[in-house]
This record gives sequence, C-alpha cells and structure tokens, in this order.
Amino acid sequence: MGSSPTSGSSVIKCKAAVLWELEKPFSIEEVEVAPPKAHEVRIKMVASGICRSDEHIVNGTLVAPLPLILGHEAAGIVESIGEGVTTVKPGDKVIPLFTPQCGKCNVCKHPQGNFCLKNDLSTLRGSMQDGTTRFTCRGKPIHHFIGTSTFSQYTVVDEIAVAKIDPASPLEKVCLIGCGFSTGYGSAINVAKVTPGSTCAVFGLGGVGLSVIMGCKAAGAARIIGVDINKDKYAKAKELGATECISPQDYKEPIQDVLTEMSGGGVDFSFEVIGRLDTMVAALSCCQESYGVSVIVGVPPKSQNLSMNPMLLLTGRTWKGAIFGGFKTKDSVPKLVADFMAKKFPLDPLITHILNFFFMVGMGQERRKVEE
Ligand code: COD
Ligand code: ZN
Ligand code: ZN
Repeated sequence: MGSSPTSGSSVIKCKAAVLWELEKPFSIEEVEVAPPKAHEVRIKMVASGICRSDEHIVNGTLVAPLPLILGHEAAGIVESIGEGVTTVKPGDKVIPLFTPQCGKCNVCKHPQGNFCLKNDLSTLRGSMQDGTTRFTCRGKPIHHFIGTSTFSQYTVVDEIAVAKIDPASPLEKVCLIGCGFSTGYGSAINVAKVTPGSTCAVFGLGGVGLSVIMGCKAAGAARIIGVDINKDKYAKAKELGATECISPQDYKEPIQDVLTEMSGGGVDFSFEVIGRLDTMVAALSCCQESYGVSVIVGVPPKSQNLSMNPMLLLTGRTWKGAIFGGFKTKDSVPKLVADFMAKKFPLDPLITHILNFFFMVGMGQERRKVEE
C-alpha cells in the first residue's frame, strides 16, 4: 500500500476502509492518521485478514460506535513511536494485539489470565486507551476498533497492544497469528489442555476450527473427529490432522449420541467453533462424563441465552471458553511466530483468497490480504 509519510511527528494521509453505516459496504477513503502520543505506536500495515468479528460489527451482532475502521488480524512495520515507548522501534515487524497485555492489572498478573482489563472488546468504546481517536476523515473523528483498526494503510495502537516479531517473518502469513489461528490453536493447547493419546471432537471446520485441529494434533491427540455439515471442508481438516470427519446430516440420531458411541462413552475434549447454541450443547453433551472438557470458541448470536441440563456439569464435565485461545498476548505472539518460523505448524492452508485492499468491499468467510 503506497503512501509517503514525511516524519513520525506529522499527520499521515492514507487510505482506509471506513464503515459509516451498518450493513453497508466499506468506503475506501482518504483518512488522516495523527502521530502517536506517549506510549503509542504508529504502524504501516502490510497484511490483514478478515475475521468473523469484523463482520459481527458490520451486521450488528456486536455493537460499536460508528463511523469506525475495522480490522484486527494483521501484521505491519513500526513507522514511528511516541515518547516513552521501549518495546518496539521504527522498522520493527509487529503484530497488533486486539487484547492488550498491560502487565499490571489483576488479569495480567494472574498466571492463567489473558483477557487484560484494558481490553476494548468488552466495552467497544472505539478509542485509544486515553479515550481519544487518531483517525479523522472528511473532518470527522473516526473510531478505532478493539485498539487495532488494521483496515488502514497506517494505524496507531497503544504500546501494550503491539508485539515485536521475528524480522524474517512473512507478514502476509503471520498476520493470521493476530486472531484466528491463535484463537483456535490456543483453545486446544491452553484452554482445553488436550493430552497425548486423547480423543477430540471439533464442531466447525472453518479457519478457526482448522486451527483447533492443529492444536489438538500438536498436543498429541490420537483421534480428532471433525464435525461439519459442509463436506468440502473435510479434505483440509484431514490434511491438518483430523482422523475422521462426520456430518450431523448423515445421522438420524443427535450428533452427540453418534460421537458418544464412536468414542466408546464420550470424547475427552470437544470444541464448538461454529457459534450456534445447539452445537454448544451438543459439544458439551458428547464429552465423557466425569472428566470430559468442552470449550466454546464460537461467538453466540446476539443476546441469545442457552438452555442446558445442569446434570451435564454435575456429572463431572467441564465447560470453558477464552478469548485469543487463552494466550497472554504480548508474551505469546512473538513465540507463536517463532514456532511458525520453526515449521511447528503451517499457516498456508488457512489462506484461501488474496485480495487487493481497494477491492475489499464485501465480507466473506475467507481470510483476505491487504496488498502493498
Ligand atoms: N453443524 C456443523 N457444522 C456447521 C453447522 C452445524 N449446524 N453450521 C455451520 N457449520 C460449519 C460451517 O459449514 C463452517 O464450515 C463452520 O461451521 C464455521 O466456519 P466459518 O468459516 O464460518 O467460521 P470461522 O472458522 O472463521 O470461525 C469463526 C467462529 C465461528 C469461531 C467465530 O465465532 C469466531 O471467530 N470466534 C472467535 C471468538 C473470539 O475470540 N472473538 C474475539 C476476537 S475475534
Ligand atoms: Zn478475530
Ligand atoms: Zn492487563
């Protein structure tokens, strides 16, 4: 993406995809990006994926103030830094963190906590940590999205919301570590804590479900059963580690009964990676009573509550969920990039389409790259 900043202390004019109204296409606009204030970092974006949560804003499932610049799964290069920034410098390759790691709050200080209290996902205020914005367009302030706003050629993030990564890393691939990959992979290795030799069931074989499968495989699962109504998803799931794939539409009985039967009493670990209430309960039900663990990864439909039989928990199953796969973001993202560089997992299978930024006018299920 071409633009010519003059210096770190000046406003940069560049292109961004602005969402002015719900359910409308993005408008590619010239925006002004203010210089970073103290403890802030301005980044030249190189590649950005599209995550389902971006679409959740466009269709109103998640409510954020408009107008705004979406995008939170990306990678770029630091253009300039504000006063007091010590963890990155201009020229560093970085991944913005939609959940920051302030290192000081109760959650950051807890060994297992990762959903830092400085996050903007719970509140969706649409601003920097100081409550103001760095974007303007047609004379109006434009809101940020979960502290990242990566559908812009340049963005400004707080220092607690950016991780420095290996200078050799391919940004058009590792951008997926900024959300979808880590969310799925971490759900298996950190949240469920999949054990060697175990049996796992993964409901939903989209990009996040495939990342769950990679996590189950890395953790040494012996059997990984993919569940999806779309059989076109099976080949890639098997390539990445699924040992078998089934469709609920091929059975008369409920899918939880099929999985319980297949696994000889219940799976050790199950994952709901679709975002449907019925499959959340099915995933819980198919795990072994007494010790099975089920993880909710999919975002449920707006303002819907579940109805479930508490006996499923009373008999010893555990039901869990986490943001960003439970990873402490600033600590873990550089390590995940290092693991990718060491070929511990692939990212290519998750990239289905590569699109030019300026043609990014609709939302699909594919991950899209922003081209320079
Ligand atoms: N039974 C079985 N499979 C089904 C069913 C069904 N009833 N309905 C749909 N599916 C399949 C589809 O065929 C598809 O293959 C798959 O489920 C869903 O895949 P995608 O591609 O739509 O979705 P992904 O993989 O991009 O995943 C998105 C989630 C659904 C997991 C989404 O909720 C999400 O991104 N959650 C992350 C939550 C999070 O941490 N958010 C914070 C920042 S993003
Ligand atoms: Zn996301
Ligand atoms: Zn914190």
